[in-house]
Amino acid sequence: MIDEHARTVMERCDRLAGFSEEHGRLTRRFATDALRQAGAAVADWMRAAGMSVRCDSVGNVIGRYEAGRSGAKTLLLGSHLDSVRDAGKYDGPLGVLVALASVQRLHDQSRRLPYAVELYGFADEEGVRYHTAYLGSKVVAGTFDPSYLSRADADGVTMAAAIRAFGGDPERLAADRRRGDNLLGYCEVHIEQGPVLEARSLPVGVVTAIAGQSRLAVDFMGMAGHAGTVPMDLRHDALCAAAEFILATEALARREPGLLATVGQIATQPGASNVIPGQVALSLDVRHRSDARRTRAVEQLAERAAQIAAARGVTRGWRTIQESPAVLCDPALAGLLGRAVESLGYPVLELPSGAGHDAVALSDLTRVAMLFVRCRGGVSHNPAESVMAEDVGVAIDVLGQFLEMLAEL
Ligand code: HGY
Ligand code: MN
Ligand code: MN
Repeated sequence: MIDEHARTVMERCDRLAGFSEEHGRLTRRFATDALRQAGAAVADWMRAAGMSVRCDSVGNVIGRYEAGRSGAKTLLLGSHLDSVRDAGKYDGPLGVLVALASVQRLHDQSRRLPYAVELYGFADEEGVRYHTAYLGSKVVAGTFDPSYLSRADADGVTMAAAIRAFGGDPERLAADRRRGDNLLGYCEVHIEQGPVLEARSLPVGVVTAIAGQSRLAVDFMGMAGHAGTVPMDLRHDALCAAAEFILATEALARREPGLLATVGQIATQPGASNVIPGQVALSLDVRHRSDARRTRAVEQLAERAAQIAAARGVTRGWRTIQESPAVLCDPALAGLLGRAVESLGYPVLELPSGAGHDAVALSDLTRVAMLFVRCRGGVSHNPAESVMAEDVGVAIDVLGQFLEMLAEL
């Protein structure tokens, strides 16, 4: 039988999926009306679970469930409410709503813990709008880089203007950092986004570490020209250089164990079928469990891009947008999550995360732990993303046990 709270979480994931920038598919980027609507719904649900609610200056929604006594410590829970383009329903919202369900259970029993719980619905984790991940959690951790504020989105709207239009305050981002003292840690529930739990027939798993990632902007500048008159050997085609670089990126990642490298965005100028491409802008995402190997791969790719550009008589631009080092989950909190899993009769599977999470940014503030929930086929960043209500029920139970065990320490 499906637990009532798990059913509510599933229904709420469906409801949040209706808040989208695009008709017929889920896209909810940072500081958009769709995100505002999702945040408002989550804030209502938080209030109904006995939490006081506020929004901070970057647009994070924060619910606080007070402790049973004054002067108590605080445990942070949460995940993100923004999404990628054409997203699934569970990447981010599931973690917020499972945590909300565990607080709702306490509230239903009129129970308070010996520590307060603060639940975050982060405003930006995916970084789709500005190519900068973890904007929401970086403000909380006090690591937000103010130089980001002048970055412009595809429509030329700066981040500062977007934050103001959303009702936030770019001047207050530094002041809005969460104080690190008196915290018990941060725990995030998230769909696995990979196939391991499904292959092992397990509903949940405990995360050991989160891979580091580099986000870069790569440009090739050639010379635009007439597609019918410039001979092939006299061209400086920026798109051909970009194509060669993309395949070189794939080849390196295939050769190097554990390396993942992706070009996910490409923009060509002037962009006409009868014009030789003069300029191409690419995004580059590079990940590895080992920071040293990730850094080396980025250097190798920079060198390769320079070689390709030189051979083709084009120039190359190379900018690092963001670097996030690999993060180890806290052994004590992860151990407690494992004991919570065991107490429900499931074997404990420990696994690393290849995807980035808000826990990465929060690790600069406090110790972090994560619980993964099985997803069908390991599919994520795709509208086919799917979880089972039964597994969501297990995640709520595990988190509930975790909260109880933390109270006894
Ligand atoms: O890109 C990531 O790993 C995450 O889904 N934001
Ligand atoms: Mn994601
Ligand atoms: Mn996510």
